[in-house]
Amino acid sequence: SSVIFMSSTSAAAGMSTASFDGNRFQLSPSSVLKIEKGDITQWFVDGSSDAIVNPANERMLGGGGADGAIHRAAGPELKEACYKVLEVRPGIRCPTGEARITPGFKLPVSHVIHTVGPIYDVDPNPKASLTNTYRNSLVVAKDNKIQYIAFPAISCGVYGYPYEEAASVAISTLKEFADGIKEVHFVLFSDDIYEAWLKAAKELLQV
Ligand code: AR6
Repeated sequence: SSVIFMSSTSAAAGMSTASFDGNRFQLSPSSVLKIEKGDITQWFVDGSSDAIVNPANERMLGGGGADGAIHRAAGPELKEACYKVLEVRPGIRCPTGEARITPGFKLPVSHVIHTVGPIYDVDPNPKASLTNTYRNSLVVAKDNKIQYIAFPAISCGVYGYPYEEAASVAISTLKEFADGIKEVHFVLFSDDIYEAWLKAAKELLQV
């Protein structure tokens, strides 16, 4: 069974989607955090001011994991758009910790924000790099008038970041920098990561 995401927009429009309330927290007076389980390629809110974050690699031309799924769902135009992103060094379009934006093409969201998390066993300061991915993704989102953004558990797959530590870094960074974005969602693939994220949110956000 697949999770059906429900947005305030579709609710207001009276669309007959099943309700998925998620787990809601407040990041700041005007910014909500929702933690959900599901497939990030299916997530959207309004198709015009929404973005999913792609946990990419520095070449930014696709790969496995969520990156592969996002490219398959977006269609080949996404890779063409990625090719056009300027290289900062030969072959490197997005250095670790930075973020870039493209359209979403066949995805239901308007935009994809590509960011590159640290390879846990290689990066000299994985915590700082992971913090940068969240922070810079939010900067790019705000620059592009994105109001709704969904993150996966960046670096917690192929890149090997321990997910309990990653959860604290993710939530505390969002708490600091998400103001100005209406809704920040986490769309998480596995039960253990979902539970770790809920635990971190309860510890860091509930009074
Ligand atoms: N929706 C939500 N989460 C997903 C999905 C999905 N469709 N698919 C996987 N995940 P990973 P990384 C989860 O490996 O660790 C790629 O090859 C997954 O279970 O996608 O940052 C890139 O090209 C895990 O919890 O990203 C890079 O080379 C989380 O998303 C490298 O992997 C992140 O896992 C990046 O590695």
